[in-house]
Amino acid sequence: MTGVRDGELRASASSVVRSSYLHIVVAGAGEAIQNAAAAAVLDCFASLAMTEYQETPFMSLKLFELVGTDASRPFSPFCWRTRMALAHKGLSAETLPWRFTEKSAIAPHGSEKVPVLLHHDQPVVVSWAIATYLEDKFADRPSLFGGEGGRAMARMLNAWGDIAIVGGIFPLIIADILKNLDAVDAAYFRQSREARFGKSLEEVMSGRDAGVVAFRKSLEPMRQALKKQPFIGAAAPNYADYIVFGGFQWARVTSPFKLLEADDPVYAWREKLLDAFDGMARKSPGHAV
Ligand SMILES: N[C@@H](CCC(=O)N[C@@H](CS)C(=O)NCC(=O)O)C(=O)O
Repeated sequence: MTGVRDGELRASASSVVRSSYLHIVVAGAGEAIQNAAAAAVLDCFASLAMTEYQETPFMSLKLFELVGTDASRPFSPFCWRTRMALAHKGLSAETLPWRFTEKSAIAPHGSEKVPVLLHHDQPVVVSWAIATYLEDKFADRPSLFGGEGGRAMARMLNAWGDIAIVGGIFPLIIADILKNLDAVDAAYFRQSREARFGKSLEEVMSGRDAGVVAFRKSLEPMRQALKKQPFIGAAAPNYADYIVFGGFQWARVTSPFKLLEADDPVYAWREKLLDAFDGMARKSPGHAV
């Protein structure tokens, strides 16, 4: 636990004591006993904290995340946006591994797609809506947007991330994604995506050696910014970075294909995000790209 978090915890422990039955018992006993009671509550919280990002037992967050044959290998670009956003806020969520054909598991939460976040069992769906929900609900924690201007610009980047990053990467890795899926999901993925592209997944991916050159070129606006500042969000990453990073992490998890050259500033930026939050994304299984 960091000092700040420890301080926050101590403050909330004190407030629990002040407002509880325990307070009635110890009220007449003086400040030393009240402090001891607060420390006992704090110890109780601390023993429940399982990781750096684990929070108090009052919090209940669950995240449906897309996986394939390996349940410990989440790969959706949109779920990765949410994973990074949760870590940025210092929140942990229980992972609920979800596969393409398990529609009935998320249908009751009003969605056919993931991510689906449950907060105290209330669903929040679509990665952008989840980010804004976390920003507003946990407003006292590190900001995902850095104010309303940042939120507005991130909205545009969200669309750029969907179209230029996810859309740009998809034809480069599409047939590799299949190798991560079991037979039922692979059949669903092939049928639904071949209908979307109007050709076989292998045909879509056959032009990837030329396609990756065009993709790298499309990153030039981001590359120019990264020559002047370490992150899209400025000195430290924020949700704008996570939007774009989600796409790269999706590719890293599902495909050995090298999207970036090692001397590209975008490559160096991706390395830093792989290392963020104690290497959370790098520790997640993936290919050495
Ligand atoms: N705009 C949505 C997109 C979510 C999305 O497309 N999720 C994919 C996984 S990467 C999904 O659940 N697809 C289900 C399917 O294709 O049936 C968001 O940002 O959350």
